[in-house]
Amino acid sequence: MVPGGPFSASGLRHKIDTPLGPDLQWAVSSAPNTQDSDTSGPSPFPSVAPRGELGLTAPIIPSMTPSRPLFSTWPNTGRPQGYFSSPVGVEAGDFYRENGYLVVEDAISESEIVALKAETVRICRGGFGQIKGMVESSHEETDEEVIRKTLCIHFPNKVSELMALEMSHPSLVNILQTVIGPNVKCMQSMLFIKSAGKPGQAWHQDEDYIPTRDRSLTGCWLAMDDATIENGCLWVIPGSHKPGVLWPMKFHNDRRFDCSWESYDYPYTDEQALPVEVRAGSVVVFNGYLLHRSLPNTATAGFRRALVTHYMSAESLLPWLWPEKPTGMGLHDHRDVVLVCGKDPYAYKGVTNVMTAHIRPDGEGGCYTGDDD
Ligand SMILES: O=C(O)CCC(=O)C(=O)O
Ligand SMILES: [Fe+2]
Repeated sequence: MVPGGPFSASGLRHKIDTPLGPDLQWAVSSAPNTQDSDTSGPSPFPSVAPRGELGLTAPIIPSMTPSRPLFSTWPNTGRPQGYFSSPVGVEAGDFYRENGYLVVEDAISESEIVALKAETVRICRGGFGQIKGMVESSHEETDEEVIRKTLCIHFPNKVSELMALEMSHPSLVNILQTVIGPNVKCMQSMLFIKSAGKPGQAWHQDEDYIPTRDRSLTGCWLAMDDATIENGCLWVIPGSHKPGVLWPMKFHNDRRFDCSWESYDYPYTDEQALPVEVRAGSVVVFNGYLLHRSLPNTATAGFRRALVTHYMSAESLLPWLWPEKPTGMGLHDHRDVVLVCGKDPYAYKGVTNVMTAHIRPDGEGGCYTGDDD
């Protein structure tokens, strides 16, 4: 892949060889970083796939008029507060600024979900080469047996053009323009598979890991399966982004969670936390200062798959990872980024291609604490 991912050359109209065929394409935001990008254009995915193909059991219920709630935490009157339909408007932006998160239902189509699930199998079967940390599989194993070994793949966009293409999905771009602004860049993606029995991730703020300078970090958590309390959906503490403080973090020994550290000493309790149950195809969008977590997948079978992509305003430098060459910290700017809309004021620096796909440790066999010599 070219430095900066598949979108760094100008004016590309991508052809991607997905399990649905080699000719899927859409006009993506691949304009040179100095020009306005174009996120319109045909979807690369066929528009309809029978719901049965997805292995989804719940019937499609119109969002506004369910006779009973689809999820135990939803009100009888319809979907919860903070859930919107695409394209989003001013009201969604207001909710996000106040609460630090929002949900957009039907952000991606069922056929896109089918394609993403098939691509997940292809990645785990080594179709794009061996990924660092991935447990090898044999041909005798079923797709389910193969994918359930892996909790999460970081940077799937570095091996899969389909995953890279999702970073600039028109539904996501519409939301990002509302919650961030006209100029948005993407620096990271993660593909959670989280099969039954896999752990969650303890309370944390994403800016602990990916520091922007203007607090614009925004996660788009795209549900590939219905996400429920039982299978380990996201939980958020509404409004916890507001102080703009990064709370302390520590290693934990809680086997419900993976090896990522946990935040503590923040002025909130678990009683203030909300589970964000969503249907497949919805996206949970959340601010990088919002405290969030997920619990283990306690279902007896199945997966809680989600593709997560992280964004920030293109105006902010990104002091992420140690600089290769000594530089003033004020000038440090990680440039393995993809512009998804608008203009990049730092386009003159060019882009790099330094991040690589790898597997997140899930804590099986213990976590590295940094204590041993
Ligand atoms: O999905 C999860 O289990 C955790 C996701 C998360 O923390 C994130 O996407 O930032
Ligand atoms: Fe997170």
